[in-house]
Formats: sequence, C-alpha cells, structure tokens
Amino acid sequence: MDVKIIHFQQHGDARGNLVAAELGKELPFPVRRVYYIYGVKGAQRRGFHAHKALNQVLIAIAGSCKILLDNGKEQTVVPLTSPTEGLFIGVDTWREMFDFSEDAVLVSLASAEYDESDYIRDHDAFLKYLEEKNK
Ligand code: T46
Repeated sequence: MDVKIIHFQQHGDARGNLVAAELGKELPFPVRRVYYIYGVKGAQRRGFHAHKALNQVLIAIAGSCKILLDNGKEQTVVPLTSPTEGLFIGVDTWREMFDFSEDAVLVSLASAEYDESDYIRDHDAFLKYLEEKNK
C-alpha cells in the first residue's frame, strides 16, 4: 500500500511547540494546495474516494481521527493522534475518514489544485479502474 507515516520534529521550548514540514525533508512532493476539515459531528464518515494523480499528507493538527485505507487488495486503519505525524497517501488509494474527536482539525497538504475529475467516488469503479490499469 502506498501510504507512509511521516514523523515531524517538534521544536518545543518554554513558549510552546512548533512543527515544520519542508520539501525534500519531511515532504515528498511540492505542496500546491492546503485544505482542512473540522467540526465533524459524531459518527460522520468522509472521504469514500480514491485519487488517480493526487498525493497528499494528512495531519491531525488538533484532536484525532482514523483513516481507513484500501488499495483494492488490502485494507488498513491508521489513527492520527498527533500534530507531529503526517500520513502520506499515494495515488490509487481509497480513503475514508472517521472517528473524529470533537476538537479534530485535519489538514491536508496536497500535490495539486482541486480537480473533481481526479476523484473516483464509487468503490466498484475504483476496483475496475485498478483492474484496467494493472492489465
Ligand atoms: C481527500 C480527503 C482526505 C473544494 O472546493 N476544494 C477542495 O480543495 C476540496 C478538497 C473540496 N472542495 C469542495 C468539494 C465539495 O463540494 O468541498 C466539498 C467537500 O469535499 P469532499 O466531499 O471531497 O470532502 P471529503 O472530506 O470527503 O474529502 C476530502 C478531499 O476532497 C479529498 O481529496 O482525500 O478529504
């Protein structure tokens, strides 16, 4: 599965903490878009799609949530619980986000501008897409 936990260094002192993410160090791609998700209520799940070309790093900069990842062959669930770790998600990976804490703020660092045509929003279509691609 093309996913990886990235550990960010925490620069902490008496004033509090600072985390940096820099291209070529913690970040494996140039960031072209940032968006964030917050105020997710109770049992709401989000995502339910894969991307054909987009790479992302997801960071729970506050609170926590879980990310279900699926490459068509296997599934795994990654909890995001710290602003010092990011989850890299490569292309062709189905994702669902759930179990958001009330205070959760999930930031995404994305490799490209928003493009709806890059989304596969149906799981059967996702499996068919992978089958065609791997022929
Ligand atoms: C992803 C997961 C982790 C925009 O207008 N611009 C944007 O950059 C984004 C990301 C979304 N939107 C609009 C499109 C929809 O009308 O915001 C609305 C909600 O988007 P969506 O339903 O795709 O949100 P999630 O939380 O299901 O998925 C998002 C990202 O879209 C997706 O790329 O990997 O977070």
